[in-house]
Amino acid sequence: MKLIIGNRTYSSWSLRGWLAAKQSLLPFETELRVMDTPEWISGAAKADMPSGKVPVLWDHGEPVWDSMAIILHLADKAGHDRFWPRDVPARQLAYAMCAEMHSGFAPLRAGCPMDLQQHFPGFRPTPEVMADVQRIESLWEQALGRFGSETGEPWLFGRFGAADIMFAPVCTRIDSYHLPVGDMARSYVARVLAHPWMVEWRDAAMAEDYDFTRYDVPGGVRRR
Ligand SMILES: N[C@@H](CCC(=O)N[C@@H](CS)C(=O)NCC(=O)O)C(=O)O
Repeated sequence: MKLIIGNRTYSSWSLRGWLAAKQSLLPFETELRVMDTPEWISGAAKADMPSGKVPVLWDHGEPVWDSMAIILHLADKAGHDRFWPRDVPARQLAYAMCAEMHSGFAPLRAGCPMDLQQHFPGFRPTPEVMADVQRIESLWEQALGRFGSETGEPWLFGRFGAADIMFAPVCTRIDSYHLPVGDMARSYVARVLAHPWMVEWRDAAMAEDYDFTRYDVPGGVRRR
C-alpha cells in the first residue's frame, strides 16, 4: 500500500490517515506531497489524488481517499477489532464521535490550525473555539468514563483505535495553542502526544523544511 500525505507539520487529515495505516499493522510506504508548491497549485502533484486532497491510500491499484474512508477500508482489511470497540454501545459512541469529528468542529479547525513546529503562548481562543473544546472534552469524558478502562489500556475505548486516531490532531491543537482543558483531557492529551507513533510523526514534521504560510496564526514561537 502507498499512503500519500501532505505536510506533516500542518496536515491533520494526513496524520489521521497515517495513524490508521500504522494501526492496521499492514506494510505501507508513505509519500509526501508538499502543499502549495507550484506543482500542488497547478494540480500536477494531485494527479493520483481523486479529491485533490490528502490523505489518499493506494491499495492494489485502487485509491481510497478521505481519512474516514481509509479507516473503514483498513478496518475491513486488518480486522474491525483493531479500530473499533467490540461492545455495541461502545461501538455506537465510537462511530458517532468519529463522524462528529470528521464533519464538525469547524471553529476549532479554522481557528487553531495544526502546527507541530510552533506553539502559541499568548493565544486567546474565541468563544466558538472554546465551545468546540468543551464539546470534545465531554465526548472524551463519556468514552473514557464508560468504556476507557475496559481493557486496562488508557485510550478512549480501552485499546487504541479509530476514535483516538480521529482526535489525535485535536490533542496537538490543545497543546500548541495552550487551550484550557480539565485534568482528564490534559492527561489524555499527554498520553496521545507521548504515543510512539505520534512521536515518530512529530519528529519527522520537525525535520520538514518548506515555506508554507497558508495557516499562519500570529504569535507563534518556534519549537526549535
Ligand atoms: N475530509 C477529508 C479532508 C482532507 C483535507 O481537507 N485535506 C487537506 C490537507 S489537511 C487538503 O488536501 N486540502 C487540499 C488543498 O490544500 O489543496 C479527509 O478526511 O481526509
